[in-house]
Amino acid sequence: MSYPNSMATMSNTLETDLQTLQQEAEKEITAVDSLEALEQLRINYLGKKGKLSQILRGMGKLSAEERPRVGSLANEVKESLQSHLDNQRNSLETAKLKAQLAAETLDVTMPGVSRPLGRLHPLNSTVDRVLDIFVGLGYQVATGPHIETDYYNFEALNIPPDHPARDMQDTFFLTENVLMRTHTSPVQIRYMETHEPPIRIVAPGRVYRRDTVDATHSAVFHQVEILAVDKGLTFTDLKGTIKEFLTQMFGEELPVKFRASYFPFTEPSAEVDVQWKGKWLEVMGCGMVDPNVLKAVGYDPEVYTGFAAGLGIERFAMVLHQIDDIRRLYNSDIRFLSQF
Ligand code: 2U9
Repeated sequence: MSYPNSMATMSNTLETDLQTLQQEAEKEITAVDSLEALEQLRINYLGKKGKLSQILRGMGKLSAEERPRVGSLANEVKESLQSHLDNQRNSLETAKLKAQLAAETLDVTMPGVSRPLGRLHPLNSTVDRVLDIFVGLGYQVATGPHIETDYYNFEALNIPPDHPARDMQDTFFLTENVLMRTHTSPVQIRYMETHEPPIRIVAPGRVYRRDTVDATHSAVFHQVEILAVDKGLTFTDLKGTIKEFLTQMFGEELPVKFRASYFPFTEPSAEVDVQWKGKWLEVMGCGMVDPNVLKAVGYDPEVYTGFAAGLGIERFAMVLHQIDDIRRLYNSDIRFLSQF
Protein backbone atom coordinates (compact mmCIF):
# COMPACT_ATOMS: atom_id res chain seq x y z
CA MET A 1 0.00 0.00 0.00
CA SER A 2 1.30 3.38 -0.96
CA TYR A 3 0.38 6.87 0.27
CA PRO A 4 -0.75 9.74 -1.86
CA ASN A 5 2.02 12.26 -2.51
CA SER A 6 0.06 14.97 -0.80
CA MET A 7 0.31 13.07 2.52
CA ALA A 8 4.07 12.69 2.27
CA THR A 9 4.29 16.44 1.57
CA MET A 10 2.11 17.21 4.57
CA SER A 11 4.34 15.36 7.02
CA ASN A 12 7.52 16.87 5.51
CA THR A 13 6.05 20.32 5.70
CA LEU A 14 5.11 19.84 9.38
CA GLU A 15 8.59 18.57 10.19
CA THR A 16 10.21 21.51 8.42
CA ASP A 17 7.84 23.92 10.18
CA LEU A 18 8.72 22.39 13.52
CA GLN A 19 12.46 22.66 12.86
CA THR A 20 12.16 26.26 11.66
CA LEU A 21 10.06 27.10 14.69
CA GLN A 22 12.67 25.55 16.96
CA GLN A 23 15.56 27.48 15.38
CA GLU A 24 13.68 30.76 15.41
CA ALA A 25 12.39 30.33 18.93
CA GLU A 26 15.73 29.29 20.41
CA LYS A 27 17.46 32.23 18.77
CA GLU A 28 14.89 34.62 20.18
CA ILE A 29 14.93 33.01 23.63
CA THR A 30 18.71 33.30 23.99
CA ALA A 31 18.61 36.92 22.85
CA VAL A 32 15.87 38.08 25.21
CA ASP A 33 17.01 40.32 28.10
CA SER A 34 14.05 40.60 30.42
CA LEU A 35 11.86 38.14 32.30
CA GLU A 36 8.76 39.89 30.99
CA ALA A 37 9.85 39.52 27.35
CA LEU A 38 10.79 35.88 28.04
CA GLU A 39 7.30 35.15 29.37
CA GLN A 40 5.86 36.76 26.25
CA LEU A 41 7.99 34.42 24.10
CA ARG A 42 6.79 31.40 26.07
CA ILE A 43 3.17 32.40 25.41
CA ASN A 44 3.92 33.04 21.74
CA TYR A 45 5.54 29.64 21.19
CA LEU A 46 4.17 27.22 23.78
CA GLY A 47 0.90 28.88 24.80
CA LYS A 48 -2.53 27.41 23.96
CA LYS A 49 -2.85 29.63 20.90
CA GLY A 50 0.94 29.64 20.32
CA LYS A 51 2.91 28.75 17.23
CA LEU A 52 3.56 25.13 18.29
CA SER A 53 -0.15 24.49 18.81
CA GLN A 54 -0.85 26.04 15.41
CA ILE A 55 1.59 23.66 13.69
CA LEU A 56 0.28 20.66 15.59
CA ARG A 57 -3.24 21.40 14.47
CA GLY A 58 -2.05 20.13 11.07
CA MET A 59 -1.30 16.68 12.59
CA GLY A 60 -4.93 15.62 12.27
CA LYS A 61 -4.38 15.20 8.59
CA LEU A 62 -1.44 12.80 9.01
CA SER A 63 -1.63 9.06 8.52
CA ALA A 64 -1.43 6.70 11.50
CA GLU A 65 2.20 5.81 10.61
CA GLU A 66 3.37 9.37 10.22
CA ARG A 67 1.66 10.75 13.29
CA PRO A 68 4.01 9.18 15.94
CA ARG A 69 7.11 10.38 14.04
CA VAL A 70 5.86 13.96 13.77
CA GLY A 71 4.40 13.67 17.26
CA SER A 72 7.73 12.67 18.74
CA LEU A 73 9.55 15.44 16.83
CA ALA A 74 6.96 17.89 18.17
CA ASN A 75 7.65 16.64 21.72
CA GLU A 76 11.39 17.01 21.23
CA VAL A 77 10.91 20.56 19.98
CA LYS A 78 8.59 21.36 22.87
CA GLU A 79 11.03 19.95 25.45
CA SER A 80 13.95 21.72 23.87
CA LEU A 81 12.09 25.02 23.86
CA GLN A 82 11.00 24.45 27.47
CA SER A 83 14.56 23.79 28.57
CA HIS A 84 15.85 26.86 26.70
CA LEU A 85 13.13 28.92 28.37
CA ASP A 86 14.10 27.52 31.79
CA ASN A 87 17.82 28.16 31.24
CA GLN A 88 17.20 31.68 30.05
CA ARG A 89 14.84 32.37 32.99
CA ASN A 90 17.50 31.11 35.40
CA SER A 91 20.24 33.26 33.96
CA LEU A 92 17.99 36.33 33.81
CA GLU A 93 16.90 35.78 37.43
CA THR A 94 20.50 35.33 38.54
CA ALA A 95 21.53 38.50 36.71
CA LYS A 96 18.62 40.42 38.25
CA LEU A 97 19.53 39.24 41.77
CA LYS A 98 23.18 40.12 41.22
CA ALA A 99 22.26 43.60 40.05
CA GLN A 100 19.97 44.06 43.05
CA LEU A 101 22.62 42.87 45.49
CA ALA A 102 25.19 45.18 43.92
CA ALA A 103 22.79 48.12 44.17
CA GLU A 104 21.95 47.39 47.81
CA THR A 105 25.46 46.74 49.04
CA LEU A 106 26.23 48.35 52.41
CA ASP A 107 29.81 49.24 53.17
CA VAL A 108 29.91 48.26 56.83
CA THR A 109 33.44 49.64 57.13
CA MET A 110 32.33 53.16 56.11
CA PRO A 111 32.65 55.64 59.00
CA GLY A 112 29.24 56.75 60.37
CA VAL A 113 27.91 60.30 60.57
CA SER A 114 29.25 61.57 63.87
CA ARG A 115 26.71 63.08 66.22
CA PRO A 116 28.35 64.93 69.10
CA LEU A 117 27.15 63.78 72.52
CA GLY A 118 25.23 66.29 74.60
CA ARG A 119 26.22 66.94 78.18
CA LEU A 120 24.81 68.32 81.42
CA HIS A 121 24.83 72.06 81.94
CA PRO A 122 27.33 72.93 84.70
CA LEU A 123 24.44 74.20 86.87
CA ASN A 124 22.64 70.87 86.55
CA SER A 125 25.75 68.80 87.19
CA THR A 126 26.46 70.93 90.28
CA VAL A 127 22.89 70.41 91.57
CA ASP A 128 23.28 66.68 90.90
CA ARG A 129 26.52 66.49 92.89
CA VAL A 130 24.98 68.35 95.85
CA LEU A 131 21.88 66.12 95.81
CA ASP A 132 23.97 62.94 95.55
CA ILE A 133 25.91 63.89 98.67
CA PHE A 134 22.79 64.62 100.74
CA VAL A 135 20.96 61.57 99.42
CA GLY A 136 24.03 59.61 100.57
CA LEU A 137 23.52 61.15 104.04
CA GLY A 138 19.90 59.91 104.12
CA TYR A 139 18.06 62.99 102.84
CA GLN A 140 15.04 62.87 100.52
CA VAL A 141 14.72 65.23 97.56
CA ALA A 142 11.69 67.54 97.71
CA THR A 143 10.45 70.13 95.21
CA GLY A 144 7.59 72.62 95.05
CA PRO A 145 5.95 75.45 93.08
CA HIS A 146 7.88 78.45 91.76
CA ILE A 147 4.83 80.67 92.20
CA GLU A 148 4.06 80.99 95.90
CA THR A 149 1.83 82.82 98.30
CA ASP A 150 3.08 85.42 100.75
CA TYR A 151 2.37 82.95 103.55
CA TYR A 152 4.66 80.13 102.34
CA ASN A 153 7.45 82.39 101.12
CA PHE A 154 7.51 84.83 104.09
CA GLU A 155 5.02 84.52 106.95
CA ALA A 156 5.56 80.83 107.77
CA LEU A 157 9.29 81.51 107.70
CA ASN A 158 9.05 84.07 110.49
CA ILE A 159 8.98 87.06 108.15
CA PRO A 160 5.73 88.93 108.95
CA PRO A 161 4.38 91.74 106.71
CA ASP A 162 6.31 95.00 107.10
CA HIS A 163 9.17 93.17 108.82
CA PRO A 164 12.46 94.78 107.76
CA ALA A 165 13.77 91.28 106.85
CA ARG A 166 11.62 91.47 103.71
CA ASP A 167 14.02 94.10 102.38
CA MET A 168 16.75 91.39 102.23
CA GLN A 169 14.92 89.78 99.32
CA ASP A 170 13.44 92.22 96.79
CA THR A 171 10.56 90.28 95.37
CA PHE A 172 8.68 89.88 92.09
CA PHE A 173 5.02 90.13 93.14
CA LEU A 174 2.39 88.80 90.71
CA THR A 175 -0.52 90.05 92.86
CA GLU A 176 -0.52 91.52 96.37
CA ASN A 177 -0.49 88.00 97.80
CA VAL A 178 1.19 85.91 95.09
CA LEU A 179 4.85 86.07 94.12
CA MET A 180 7.82 84.31 92.51
CA ARG A 181 9.49 82.40 95.36
CA THR A 182 12.64 84.16 96.62
CA HIS A 183 14.08 80.94 98.07
CA THR A 184 13.23 77.22 98.10
CA SER A 185 12.27 77.39 101.80
CA PRO A 186 8.49 77.23 101.03
CA VAL A 187 9.15 73.68 99.80
CA GLN A 188 10.23 72.71 103.33
CA ILE A 189 7.19 74.43 104.89
CA ARG A 190 4.86 72.48 102.58
CA TYR A 191 6.73 69.24 103.32
CA MET A 192 6.51 69.75 107.11
CA GLU A 193 2.78 70.47 106.84
CA THR A 194 2.24 67.00 105.38
CA HIS A 195 4.89 64.96 107.25
CA GLU A 196 5.80 64.30 110.88
CA PRO A 197 9.38 64.37 112.23
CA PRO A 198 11.93 62.94 111.92
CA ILE A 199 12.50 64.59 108.53
CA ARG A 200 15.59 65.08 106.41
CA ILE A 201 14.99 66.79 103.09
CA VAL A 202 17.03 68.49 100.41
CA ALA A 203 15.20 71.02 98.21
CA PRO A 204 16.80 72.11 94.93
CA GLY A 205 15.28 74.71 92.63
CA ARG A 206 15.11 77.98 90.78
CA VAL A 207 14.43 81.16 92.75
CA TYR A 208 13.66 84.76 91.79
CA ARG A 209 14.78 88.07 93.25
CA ARG A 210 14.65 91.59 91.88
CA ASP A 211 18.32 92.17 91.31
CA THR A 212 20.45 94.22 88.96
CA VAL A 213 22.37 91.74 86.86
CA ASP A 214 26.17 91.93 87.05
CA ALA A 215 29.10 89.50 87.18
CA THR A 216 27.93 88.01 90.49
CA HIS A 217 24.16 88.72 90.54
CA SER A 218 21.25 87.31 88.60
CA ALA A 219 17.51 87.88 89.12
CA VAL A 220 16.93 84.16 88.49
CA PHE A 221 19.27 81.72 90.18
CA HIS A 222 19.36 78.28 91.79
CA GLN A 223 19.49 77.13 95.38
CA VAL A 224 19.73 73.95 97.32
CA GLU A 225 18.47 74.01 100.89
CA ILE A 226 18.52 71.24 103.46
CA LEU A 227 16.32 70.77 106.49
CA ALA A 228 16.49 68.21 109.29
CA VAL A 229 13.99 68.08 112.16
CA ASP A 230 14.16 65.49 114.94
CA LYS A 231 14.31 65.12 118.70
CA GLY A 232 17.63 66.32 120.10
CA LEU A 233 19.29 67.82 117.00
CA THR A 234 21.95 70.39 117.93
CA PHE A 235 24.29 72.85 116.25
CA THR A 236 26.94 70.10 116.46
CA ASP A 237 24.85 67.92 114.12
CA LEU A 238 24.58 70.88 111.74
CA LYS A 239 28.34 71.49 111.81
CA GLY A 240 29.14 67.81 111.25
CA THR A 241 26.70 67.61 108.34
CA ILE A 242 28.08 70.73 106.65
CA LYS A 243 31.71 69.68 107.18
CA GLU A 244 30.97 66.27 105.62
CA PHE A 245 29.14 67.90 102.72
CA LEU A 246 31.99 70.34 101.99
CA THR A 247 34.62 67.59 102.24
CA GLN A 248 32.76 65.55 99.62
CA MET A 249 32.06 68.61 97.46
CA PHE A 250 35.70 69.78 97.32
CA GLY A 251 37.12 66.26 97.34
CA GLU A 252 39.31 66.93 100.40
CA GLU A 253 38.92 68.04 104.02
CA LEU A 254 39.34 71.82 104.09
CA PRO A 255 39.41 74.35 106.96
CA VAL A 256 35.82 75.47 107.65
CA LYS A 257 34.72 78.53 109.62
CA PHE A 258 31.24 79.22 111.02
CA ARG A 259 30.72 82.98 111.31
CA ALA A 260 27.71 84.34 113.26
CA SER A 261 25.07 85.85 111.00
CA TYR A 262 21.35 86.53 110.82
CA PHE A 263 18.47 84.87 108.96
CA PRO A 264 14.84 85.37 110.02
CA PHE A 265 14.11 81.62 109.85
CA THR A 266 17.09 80.35 111.86
CA GLU A 267 18.41 81.15 115.35
CA PRO A 268 21.32 81.04 115.83
CA SER A 269 22.48 81.57 112.25
CA ALA A 270 25.89 81.39 110.62
CA GLU A 271 27.69 81.95 107.35
CA VAL A 272 30.02 79.13 106.36
CA ASP A 273 33.46 79.94 104.95
CA VAL A 274 35.89 77.42 103.55
CA GLN A 275 39.60 77.90 102.90
CA TRP A 276 40.43 76.69 99.41
CA LYS A 277 43.52 77.41 97.31
CA GLY A 278 44.71 79.88 99.98
CA LYS A 279 41.51 81.96 100.06
CA TRP A 280 38.57 82.05 102.46
CA LEU A 281 35.36 81.67 100.45
CA GLU A 282 31.83 82.25 101.75
CA VAL A 283 29.93 79.26 100.36
CA MET A 284 26.73 78.79 102.34
CA GLY A 285 24.51 79.88 105.21
CA CYS A 286 22.95 77.82 107.98
CA GLY A 287 21.37 77.78 111.40
CA MET A 288 19.03 76.10 113.86
CA VAL A 289 15.42 76.37 112.69
CA ASP A 290 13.68 79.22 114.53
CA PRO A 291 11.04 77.86 117.00
CA ASN A 292 8.47 80.17 115.36
CA VAL A 293 8.92 78.27 112.04
CA LEU A 294 8.38 74.91 113.77
CA LYS A 295 5.25 76.32 115.47
CA ALA A 296 3.89 77.58 112.13
CA VAL A 297 3.76 74.01 110.77
CA GLY A 298 2.36 72.57 114.01
CA TYR A 299 5.56 71.00 115.40
CA ASP A 300 6.17 71.45 119.14
CA PRO A 301 9.53 73.31 119.49
CA GLU A 302 9.82 71.96 123.06
CA VAL A 303 9.94 68.42 121.58
CA TYR A 304 11.70 68.93 118.27
CA THR A 305 14.67 70.94 117.07
CA GLY A 306 15.93 71.33 113.53
CA PHE A 307 18.79 72.64 111.49
CA ALA A 308 18.81 74.13 108.02
CA ALA A 309 21.32 75.33 105.46
CA GLY A 310 21.21 76.94 102.05
CA LEU A 311 23.61 77.43 99.18
CA GLY A 312 23.60 79.14 95.82
CA ILE A 313 24.32 76.74 92.97
CA GLU A 314 25.72 79.45 90.69
CA ARG A 315 28.16 80.51 93.41
CA PHE A 316 29.31 76.90 93.92
CA ALA A 317 29.67 76.20 90.20
CA MET A 318 31.67 79.43 89.77
CA VAL A 319 34.01 78.59 92.67
CA LEU A 320 34.55 74.95 91.63
CA HIS A 321 35.08 75.69 87.91
CA GLN A 322 36.70 79.13 88.35
CA ILE A 323 34.04 80.90 86.29
CA ASP A 324 34.49 84.68 86.40
CA ASP A 325 31.03 85.89 85.38
CA ILE A 326 27.63 84.43 86.39
CA ARG A 327 26.17 85.47 83.01
CA ARG A 328 28.28 82.84 81.22
CA LEU A 329 26.01 80.25 82.88
CA TYR A 330 22.97 81.64 81.06
CA ASN A 331 24.28 82.61 77.60
CA SER A 332 24.26 79.07 76.14
CA ASP A 333 27.60 79.71 74.40
CA ILE A 334 28.63 76.23 73.27
CA ARG A 335 32.34 77.16 73.42
CA PHE A 336 31.89 77.82 77.12
CA LEU A 337 29.53 74.93 77.89
CA SER A 338 31.58 72.28 76.08
CA GLN A 339 34.39 72.77 78.63
CA PHE A 340 32.43 70.99 81.36
C1 2U9 B 1 13.02 76.29 106.68
C2 2U9 B 1 13.76 76.75 107.76
C3 2U9 B 1 15.01 77.24 107.55
C4 2U9 B 1 17.46 77.77 104.93
C5 2U9 B 1 18.70 78.55 105.03
C6 2U9 B 1 20.40 79.85 104.43
C7 2U9 B 1 20.65 79.75 105.78
C8 2U9 B 1 21.22 80.64 103.51
C9 2U9 B 1 21.47 81.47 101.29
C10 2U9 B 1 22.66 80.79 100.69
C11 2U9 B 1 23.03 81.55 99.45
C12 2U9 B 1 20.56 81.77 100.16
O1 2U9 B 1 21.21 81.15 97.76
S1 2U9 B 1 21.54 82.03 98.78
O2 2U9 B 1 21.55 83.40 98.49
N1 2U9 B 1 20.80 80.67 102.26
O3 2U9 B 1 22.20 81.22 103.89
N2 2U9 B 1 19.29 79.17 104.03
S2 2U9 B 1 19.47 78.77 106.47
O4 2U9 B 1 16.79 77.80 106.14
C13 2U9 B 1 15.55 77.31 106.29
C14 2U9 B 1 14.83 76.86 105.23
C15 2U9 B 1 13.56 76.34 105.43
C16 2U9 B 1 11.65 75.74 106.88
